[in-house]
Amino acid sequence: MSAPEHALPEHRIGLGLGANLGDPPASLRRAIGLLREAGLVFDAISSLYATKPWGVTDQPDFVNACALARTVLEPLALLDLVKATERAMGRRETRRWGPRVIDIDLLFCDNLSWRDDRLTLPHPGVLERAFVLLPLAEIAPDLVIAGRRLKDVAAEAAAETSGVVRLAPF
Ligand code: PH2
Ligand code: MG
Ligand code: MG
Repeated sequence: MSAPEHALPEHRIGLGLGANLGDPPASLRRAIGLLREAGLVFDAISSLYATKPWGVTDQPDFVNACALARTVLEPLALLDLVKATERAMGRRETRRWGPRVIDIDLLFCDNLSWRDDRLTLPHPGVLERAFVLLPLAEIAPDLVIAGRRLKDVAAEAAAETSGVVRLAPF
């Protein structure tokens, strides 16, 4: 049966989650729970990965994961939800790339290219940061971002992914 005409169009989105303060695995699970309560429908959640800090290296190791979900929210409304979820979990503004109790990043929304002062889609780090690439490639190996299939990029990056280790199922 086709969708009723009043139904809002659903978007397929990717999220990257990370934490390196408090209890990171619990924080990642709580973030998913809060987003689910807010209406996101999750189709896949990667394993948890233990990852070496990237960018600012004098901070604790991270736990990272990625998720695929569906939502009727448009990108900026989804960004507002994600930021509100981070704040609800105690996230405070800290230095760029510094330690945090939770970080939730929008990775892509459908095939949309988006660029304004709040949001860039697809997220420019997906192909370059192993802590995003490996979990996302686990759940979406055939997804193409910026013309590249994730499993191919992950295979090529094998030499640079030693700092990203599968830790546990979600
Ligand atoms: N997030 C950052 C900066 N550095 N390093 C790892 N391993 N994982 C992260 O999620 C991460 C990071 C800023 O968002
Ligand atoms: Mg981030
Ligand atoms: Mg962020």
